[in-house]
Amino acid sequence: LNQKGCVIWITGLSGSGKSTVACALSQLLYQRGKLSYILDGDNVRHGLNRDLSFKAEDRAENIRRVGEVAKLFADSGVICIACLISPYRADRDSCRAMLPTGDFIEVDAYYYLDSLVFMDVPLRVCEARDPKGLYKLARAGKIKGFTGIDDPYEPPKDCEIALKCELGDCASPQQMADKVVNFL
Ligand code: GGZ
Repeated sequence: LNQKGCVIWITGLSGSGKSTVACALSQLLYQRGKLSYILDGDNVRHGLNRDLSFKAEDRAENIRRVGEVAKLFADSGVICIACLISPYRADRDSCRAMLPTGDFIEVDAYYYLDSLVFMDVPLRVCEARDPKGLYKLARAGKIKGFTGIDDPYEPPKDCEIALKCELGDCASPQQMADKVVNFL
């Protein structure tokens, strides 16, 4: 395998475009002959993490498990793209701490790049998109503890890449994925 494993962690609100950028990124990497695997919070919650709710401690456990699995993928040489809301700074920090510290550090011939990508998309944009109608349900009080509505989201202060997007001013998923590849 002509590549080194690493973890790319994408954080952001529901509807900020994490999964879309992850797919575009995976395709770009494939075109360059690189093997990647996407761990998407929404999917993982149907299997491995189906026992977890959206309470703070369950979100922490969700992120911890995905972090551990992502590390296994990186160990095997795969570029693992994890996309989860991961709203709490402390949970993201403990994920980062699972990987060898520092960017581009060589560990037994592998280096891990633990890079945090922040989908810097304001709530009003995510809510206007509302692809699954979840914000509408949250506003109506039919979903409790929805991130951004009645549950917190702590934006990162230490991300390697921020992908900004505003109403009517948003790069395409491919352009965003390009930015990540350039960074890599
Ligand atoms: C946030 C929720 C909630 C609540 C269901 N809060 O945009 P989606 O719909 O398809 O993806 C979201 C997904 C969030 O799962 P994560 O594992 O990424 O969350 S976390 O990192 O915080 O553990 C959303 C849907 O589940 N969803 N209820 N209350 N998002």
